[in-house]
Amino acid sequence: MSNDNIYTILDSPGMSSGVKSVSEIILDGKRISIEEGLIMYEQAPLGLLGALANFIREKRFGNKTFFNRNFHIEPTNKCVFDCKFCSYARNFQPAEDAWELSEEQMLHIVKKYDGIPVTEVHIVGGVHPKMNLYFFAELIRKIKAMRPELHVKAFTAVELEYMFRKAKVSYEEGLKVLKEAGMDSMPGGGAEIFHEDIRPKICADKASTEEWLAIHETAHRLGMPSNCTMLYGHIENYYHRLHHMNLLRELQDNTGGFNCFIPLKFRNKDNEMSNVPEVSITEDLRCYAMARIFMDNIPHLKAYWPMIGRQNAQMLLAFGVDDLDGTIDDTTKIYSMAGAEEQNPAMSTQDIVELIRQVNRQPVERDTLYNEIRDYSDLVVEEEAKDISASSLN
Ligand code: V47
Ligand code: SF4
Repeated sequence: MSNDNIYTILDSPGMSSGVKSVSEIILDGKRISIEEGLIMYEQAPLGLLGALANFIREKRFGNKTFFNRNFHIEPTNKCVFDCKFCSYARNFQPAEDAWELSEEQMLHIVKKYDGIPVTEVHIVGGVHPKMNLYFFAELIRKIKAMRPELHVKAFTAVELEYMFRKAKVSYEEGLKVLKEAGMDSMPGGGAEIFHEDIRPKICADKASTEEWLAIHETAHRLGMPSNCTMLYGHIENYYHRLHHMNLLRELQDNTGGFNCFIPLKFRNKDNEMSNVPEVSITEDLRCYAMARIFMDNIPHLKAYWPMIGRQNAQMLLAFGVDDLDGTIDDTTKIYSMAGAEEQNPAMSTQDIVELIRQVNRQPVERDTLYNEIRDYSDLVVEEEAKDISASSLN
């Protein structure tokens, strides 16, 4: 959408003067404050938020829509913490659906991808006392020995804070051990909502806001990039979301180490917050559009399709999103256990390319650091690209 069309929306009858003046700031390419963000969140019509977010997205990336070919390893779902929103974790009582993979089982997962052109392994799971810093350093070393070019994106700041505390090492020492073993970057999980009115109510016992931010800051200073997330749509309000995004924006001003921001929609199945209703799709669209508008210094905005659903992810491509994460195998359980509609979160390269093309965007395969690997706009996806589908991996 062009500027002209946005001005037509702004000139429509009844548009508030506050929304008009904040929109001018956005159209000028300037940063908006938390207060200005609140005006937009509360008063701007969805169509305007979408148009502004899309304007920014197209100015940066045109029609390009990124995805990567990756797979997950979830070492365990046993967890020492007790996040109220989590449907995934099991405690240490015997349970039929609890798992704990050995090093050999995890290396076997990597082996299954021999000959398949994946570029990233994403390692994330529950927090287990036996799986300590040195266990994981050894695992990463062995993964790299098997497949040196594979990018290892591993461990949320929550997992790392626990690992480092147990090993009695500083964040810097711990991160250096993992970096030396071959860890390349960190995923963005565990951020949830930073505000002190909310965090103790939903995840009291895990890494605090300050610890989460300090671990990412240390990683960035050591040259290790990361992502960041926000769990939205539960007991937080718009102000809490803006406060959260502002802390991430401030850290990014200092380090420049975040590649991408991922709003994660709260799903309410089988957890201690099942009484909290899930928000509507229009709230999802507002949340993503505001993320694109507010986070002016984090380049990419990702819709993690296994959680938000394929069609919603497709729609979000018109509301600021430029990245759809990956083609993923069917071991990703965190969302299907929480009620996400993607019970089988596996998409082949062919599927994801078609999903993007259907809404007239340009599919571009990227690596973890957003180097472009292949442009699929005109290419017919060959058989070779289909082989990532989960069915071929069982
Ligand atoms: O921190 C847990 C979220 C996160 C629920 O960096 C839930 O590329 C919704 O961060 N409803 C872990 N969300 C996953 C994560 C992630 C995922 C994909 C890509 C990347 C990346 C990071 O999952 C947790 C928490 O915020 N989560 N339970 C739930 N019921
Ligand atoms: Fe454990 Fe992570 Fe679940 Fe919290 S969200 S209980 S840290 S697995």
